[in-house]
Amino acid sequence: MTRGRFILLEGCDRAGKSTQCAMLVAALKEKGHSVELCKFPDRTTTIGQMIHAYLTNAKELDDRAIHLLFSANRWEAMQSMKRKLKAGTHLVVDRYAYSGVAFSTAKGLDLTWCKSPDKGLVRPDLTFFLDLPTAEAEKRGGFGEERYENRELQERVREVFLQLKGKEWVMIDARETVQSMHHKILKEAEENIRVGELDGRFAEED
Ligand code: 2DT
Ligand code: MG
Repeated sequence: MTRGRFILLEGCDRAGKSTQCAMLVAALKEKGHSVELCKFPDRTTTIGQMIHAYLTNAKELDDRAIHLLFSANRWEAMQSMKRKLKAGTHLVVDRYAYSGVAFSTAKGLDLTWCKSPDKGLVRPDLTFFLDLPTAEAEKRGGFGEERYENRELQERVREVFLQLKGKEWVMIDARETVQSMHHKILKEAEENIRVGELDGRFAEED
């Protein structure tokens, strides 16, 4: 048995990450794969509730303190994520450490400092970046009430994301239709699963 793949979807607000994550999970399930959805921040945990209170402006927190809470929210999920991957379940993940670094750096924190608490987290095998110009994002019903949902910050967040972009990222133009994006994402995901099985890269390991 090969271990499951960690498939990450990142991007700015309104790019359609959650829709695409749900569609990818459903499509892979349909094809007989064992697959689960993870979302960060995970607002269901105790740390997640603190993050939720901050994002909904119910609570004020120092920029560094909230950055560390977002990271801790990933660390607390590690054991369970690793267990699932090892058991052969694919994880489709809606936001991860790139969001952590992009948002905090956009607020003015040092990039290197922002990266350090996430060092050692399990790495994605495949990262999609759903890219949407901020002006387009705004047209999609405007930004909501949560902290960070404003044009100036979103512009800076997108810039940092593009700065963080690695060779292995798959760029998806989020101005395309939902179906067209889904088609591309599913094709790449299936290819990653298939090729990894063939070359033994994902053989069960510790
Ligand atoms: P959602 O709208 O996707 O629930 O995100 N964020 C997210 C951070 O600032 N740091 C992080 O580590 C993560 C995962 C992005 C809520 C907001 O939280 C931001 C938007
Ligand atoms: Mg949001």
